[in-house]
Amino acid sequence: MGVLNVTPDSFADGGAFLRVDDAVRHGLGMFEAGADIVDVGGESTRPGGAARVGAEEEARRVVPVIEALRDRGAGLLSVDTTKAEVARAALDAGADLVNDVSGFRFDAGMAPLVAERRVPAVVMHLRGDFDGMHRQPAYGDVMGEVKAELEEALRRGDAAGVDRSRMIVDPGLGFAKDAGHTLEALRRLPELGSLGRPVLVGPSRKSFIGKVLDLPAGERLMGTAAAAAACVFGGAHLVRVHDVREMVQVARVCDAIVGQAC
Ligand code: PMM
Repeated sequence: MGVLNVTPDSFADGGAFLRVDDAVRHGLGMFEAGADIVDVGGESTRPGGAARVGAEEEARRVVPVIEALRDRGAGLLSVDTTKAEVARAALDAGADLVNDVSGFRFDAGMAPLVAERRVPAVVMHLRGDFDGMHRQPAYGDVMGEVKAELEEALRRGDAAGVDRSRMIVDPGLGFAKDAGHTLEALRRLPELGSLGRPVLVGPSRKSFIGKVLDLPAGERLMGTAAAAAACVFGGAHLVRVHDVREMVQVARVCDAIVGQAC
């Protein structure tokens, strides 16, 4: 899954693809580089209090990009949003799935919308809200708690009528987790297998890599490669990354090692 942030302030690529034609070119380039899905987002979740945007502004950012990508024959498109109103507009514009980092928690309208449209949805683990989640996260047993809270997200989907077969789980690396929690979640990734759903993981350029290597976001390519390999070996079905061409190579070699078709 390639990341396409149409935001002025995302931590790794903020401001790079604000113009629709730049965003579309980058999105198509990621498909050419081997992405199976491109994830279009209009609101940054950056640590340290990224500016919150309203649904109207968020939809104004993502809808023209999704429409243009769809017109240009793009592959699968997902919309990275926690707001049902934005997801609805994106699905109307041609998006194929929803990536809700709140796991159907921030907007009570999201799970019913996903059920009604019969689209796949990623439910990610995130404790607290965007503003509070980077303050002092506390866990007794990181993966045990992430798994239990992802099961709750799946139940929110069940309750709204979302078919289990359409839900994908994500441990939410770096969301309400410090570097130690994130590294432990990656180490214990195989435990998510017991949820019985495909697993998506987003390690790309994240701060736990910066913490290990003492490097800024723009210099975390090799660290991301190591983390992406750990994701594949840990059983991830999808890896969400900025550097698609390089990470497709990583995933294909890892798949060949574990004996998956590639
Ligand atoms: N990470 C970011 C944004 N959206 N969605 C999912 N499902 N998983 C993630 O780990 C994730 C996400 C972080 O911000 P970025 O878009 O700048 O990478």
